[in-house]
Amino acid sequence: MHETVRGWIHEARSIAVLTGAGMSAESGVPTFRAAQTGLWSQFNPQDLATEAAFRAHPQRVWDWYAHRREMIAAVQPNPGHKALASFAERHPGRLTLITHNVDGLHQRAGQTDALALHGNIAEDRWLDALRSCCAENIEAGHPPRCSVCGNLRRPAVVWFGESLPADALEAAENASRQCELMLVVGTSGEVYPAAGLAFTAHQSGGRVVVINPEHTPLDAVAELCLHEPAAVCLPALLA
Ligand code: BV8
Repeated sequence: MHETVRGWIHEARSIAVLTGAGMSAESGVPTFRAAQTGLWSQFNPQDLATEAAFRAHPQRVWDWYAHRREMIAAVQPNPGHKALASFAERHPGRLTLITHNVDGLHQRAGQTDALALHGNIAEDRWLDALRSCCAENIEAGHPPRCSVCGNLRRPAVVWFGESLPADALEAAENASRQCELMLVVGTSGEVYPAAGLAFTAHQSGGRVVVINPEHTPLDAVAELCLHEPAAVCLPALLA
């Protein structure tokens, strides 16, 4: 099956790659749906990753992100991240990387123009964006806040119920419509509108290949499913 997909990659002038949390599994970052451990095992990530949860329990949500940031800071991009970045560098303009992931590992592997649909966990922004709070007034805390008006800092990620960054989503939709081949890697295909991009590629005539040890709803539009880990499969396909 690798040879078939290698042939499709070789022929394709435009390739879109849609990655999810499984892409970072072999770096040691637990996937979103894997059971949370320790203190966090009592919470469902989907309930914590919302503005309502943050406004109701700012310290709990802030500390959950601090815990995840510590985990992510301690890991490295894996051979799958590196294979994608290296291919994109060797073939400028042929591969568009679209990711659900907020861990920044694609970017750390050298993928310069990754479309990070859900933001970046390493960055913060003001909770009430309309206020003109200044960075020098940030007072340390869990979460930090503005010493003048009390506005809170929040992780610069897209929470459930929040819109995705319009420019990144539009670029991702265009790439999904135009691609001849889409590799869908390490996503359960449950989070929208990101997961819908696989259907967009299929409906626009693109070939879809799913790379995931498990079955997902996206298999329905896949011409081939490679039930392998991303860090093993991608280097074999892209080298
Ligand atoms: C929005 C940042 C609307 C935060 C995240 C239909 C259309 C539009 C919206 C919806 C819709 N239906 C429902 C919705 C609402 C909702 C949604 O999708 N809910 C789902 C749960 C039903 N969507 C939203 O709220 C989105 N916003 O729609 O706004 C709107 C419109 C107008 C005005 C206002 C609002 C926003 C969604 C973004 C949420 N934020 N992340 C944070 O991280 O803290 S999403 C979060 O979950 C992660 O970032 C990740 O993206 C996602 C988890 O999904 P996966 O990446 O797939 O990871 P998962 O763990 O699920 O699966 C891992 C897979 O890897 C598995 O399949 C596993 O088998 C595989 N795997 C494991 N190991 C490996 C592997 N694969 C390969 N190799 C391995 N080694």
